[in-house]
Amino acid sequence: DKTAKNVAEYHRQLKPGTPEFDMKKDFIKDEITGKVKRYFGKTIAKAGDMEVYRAAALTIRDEIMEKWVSYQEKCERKPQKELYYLSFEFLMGRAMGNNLMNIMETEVYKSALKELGFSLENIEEVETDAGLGNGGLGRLAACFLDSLTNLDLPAFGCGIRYEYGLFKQKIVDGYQIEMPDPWLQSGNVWDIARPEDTKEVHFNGRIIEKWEDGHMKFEHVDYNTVIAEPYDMPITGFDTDTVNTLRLWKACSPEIMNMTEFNRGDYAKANENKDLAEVISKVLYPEDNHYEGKLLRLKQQYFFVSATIQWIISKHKQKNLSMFDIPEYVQIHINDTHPTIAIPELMRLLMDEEGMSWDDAWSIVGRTFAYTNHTILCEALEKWPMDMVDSLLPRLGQIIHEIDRRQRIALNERFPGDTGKIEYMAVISRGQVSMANLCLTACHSVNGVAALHTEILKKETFKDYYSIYPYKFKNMTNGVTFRRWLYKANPELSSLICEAIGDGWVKDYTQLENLLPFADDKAFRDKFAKIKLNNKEKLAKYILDHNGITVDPASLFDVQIKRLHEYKRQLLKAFHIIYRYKSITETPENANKMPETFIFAAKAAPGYHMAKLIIKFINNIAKVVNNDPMTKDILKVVFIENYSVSIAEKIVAAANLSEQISTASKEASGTGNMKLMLNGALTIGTMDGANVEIREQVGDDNIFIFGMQSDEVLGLYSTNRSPSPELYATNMGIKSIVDTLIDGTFSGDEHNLFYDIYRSLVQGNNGSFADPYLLLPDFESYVHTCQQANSLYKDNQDEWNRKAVINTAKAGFFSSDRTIESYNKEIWHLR
Ligand code: B1H
Repeated sequence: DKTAKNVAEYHRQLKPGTPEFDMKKDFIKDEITGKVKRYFGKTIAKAGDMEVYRAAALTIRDEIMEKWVSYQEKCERKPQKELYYLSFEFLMGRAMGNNLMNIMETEVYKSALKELGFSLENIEEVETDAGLGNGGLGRLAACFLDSLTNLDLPAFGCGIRYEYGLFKQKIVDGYQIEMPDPWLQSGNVWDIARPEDTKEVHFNGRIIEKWEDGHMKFEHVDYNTVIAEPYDMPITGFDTDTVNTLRLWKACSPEIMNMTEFNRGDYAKANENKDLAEVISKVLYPEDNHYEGKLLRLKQQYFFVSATIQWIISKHKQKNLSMFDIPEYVQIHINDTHPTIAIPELMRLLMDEEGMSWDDAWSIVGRTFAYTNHTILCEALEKWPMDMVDSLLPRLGQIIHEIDRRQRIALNERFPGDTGKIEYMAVISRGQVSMANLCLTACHSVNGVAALHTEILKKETFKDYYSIYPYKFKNMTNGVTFRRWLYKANPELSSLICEAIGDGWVKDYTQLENLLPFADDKAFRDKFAKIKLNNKEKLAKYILDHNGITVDPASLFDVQIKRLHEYKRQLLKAFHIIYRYKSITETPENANKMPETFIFAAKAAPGYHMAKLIIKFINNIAKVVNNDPMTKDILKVVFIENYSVSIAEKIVAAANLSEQISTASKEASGTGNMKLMLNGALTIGTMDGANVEIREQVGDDNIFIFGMQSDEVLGLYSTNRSPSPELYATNMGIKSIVDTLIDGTFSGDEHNLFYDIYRSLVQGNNGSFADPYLLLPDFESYVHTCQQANSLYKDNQDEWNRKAVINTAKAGFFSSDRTIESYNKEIWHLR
């Protein structure tokens, strides 16, 4: 498309000093000044950062709107297959800087704002993160939208417009305190209401069956209605005119308030129903990797799924296409099992509203849906009580029972008499519906998120389903967008890379490997290291401002940034810090005195007792270690509060060592590992998740691997005997570290503060497997490997830098563009 190309070239030409640049700059200044006056009633001289942020964001939005509208018209003119990515979470972070980068106008906005007396950097800091996700799963969805757009694939993200995102975390006296995240309070510039696409969603009630024209009709009566109102957010891609859409649904009540109650003077009662409807999109459930069978959560699931599927069907109809063509024009991807209810919902709409037979509807559903599994942790596998489904969603209940009945017949033919296996594989068993089994039965594709994870799905978790549908199983190793996680988060490193190999890598990940020869170029390594040091200085300033702790930018920055979860083993890192602390204070003459800054950032689910206790433990260690005269100039422990996308962007650029130390088999993939590697951090990690593939890319010499392997771990569990109580009893080194949990070293006079952690490690809780995440068996190998990393950093920084460059150069495989290319090639077949 010629005009599109010209627009892109025009953007590319906006170089400081050119007349086009100055023209654009003056235009931007006028727009911002005008908007500040029109919307806030102020002159620019009196405006604050918030007002200027809003005016600048609206100016950028105006530019994006042009492209968005043309792209939508183009799609309408020529219908083609589109992707609908259904996800409970979209962890988008900030939009302004990202959009500026994508339309290639960062520089011109920077100068315009400067001339108005503002700094772009400060203005960007005013924006609140869109924190509509818990962790990796939600951030993956955000990276996928970026890559889909970068690759010009037509796609919609579909989810819930939570009024409150993931809670804000404060650390008070070492404890996590949760505060609400009212991210919409100051008004969201980036989304547009689409009231014309409002849908009704029906809950509860009952189904009346009756014969009409020789067919059984199912009529839903006495239901409660909730209104779903869509808000659309434009998703820009780097240097492209494609603008995709993130559609988030807000729940509203059909009635403003109950006037009978109101007139009677009962104002609370008058609003009851309204509140009951609107609570559905109130807040994101804050549990990562954990399933809780709450009725409100099921309501959230059906709410956004039903609205989305209705919308998909009405769009399809507008294109004058036959319902039988749905799979040729629509692919629906379900991000983990959370939106699985979309499967029976599409069945319902095709049969009850479109008059299709079961077999026709089932065939369409089977060719339309694909499913990604993100975890094998049992506590995360979704199973809903069937009576809850039957009463909240009576028609869907009937359909799920029928899917189960038919699948059981098929399973009986395949495994005659093997009732154990059939129960395990059934859609409904023991009064519960297994969302995973429903996906495995209905979808045309099932994928894991890293090679090891997919192997575990095939050999363990879903082995029976793999035996009957081997062709459905695929591996799609996760990735991250290089635009946000390198180009934007690390501008200095990006410029250096562009100087060396050009800027093609920003859109084409395969070019990043051209950097590899520069690992052997001393001058390049030095520049690379200087940039890392600058980034560490910036982070050191952030830490000083926010934690009041002075850290040495020359020390090794060792970071573990991710959700707090026992399987991710932040406690193992804490034990290593204690090990170093004890050796420096107890045997100073032969202790390793390499200066090291240990940086943690992590949120714990509010109801996760152990995780919250581990946060307190780390903060107590920090207090002791940072203030002990023997260690305070060697070891610094920093817990950065309120981990979020925007804070991650500040940390990744400054990391030397990336901690990826989950118990092997537990972390499906991990994506923080990729962001850190991309920014030239070396990984210390277990053979888990995508670490296995990082090692494959960089080779054994450029990564620090330790600990038990996944099959050893699974083998150990199957013996049902934990090695940890004995290790604790017989290994004095390990015992002395574990005992700091109960001997007051880090708890002052609160003697029993950490007893629960101690008990779970050496005794297990109520006879359960002690130390279920196997910290003690991996401890010595971990300490040993940490020491190798320390020695290398201490004795041969130049060699460290060489490995760092290799890590960046070999990160190409972990671009979400590569991931999306393979989803498209193997699953969706768009375009
Ligand atoms: C991942 C979740 C998750 N896996 C349930 N599963 C949730 C499960 O609110 N819930 O109920 C929320 C989140 N999140 C993560 O997905 C994996 O742990 C990571 O290893 C993986 O990298 C990421 C993306 O695939």
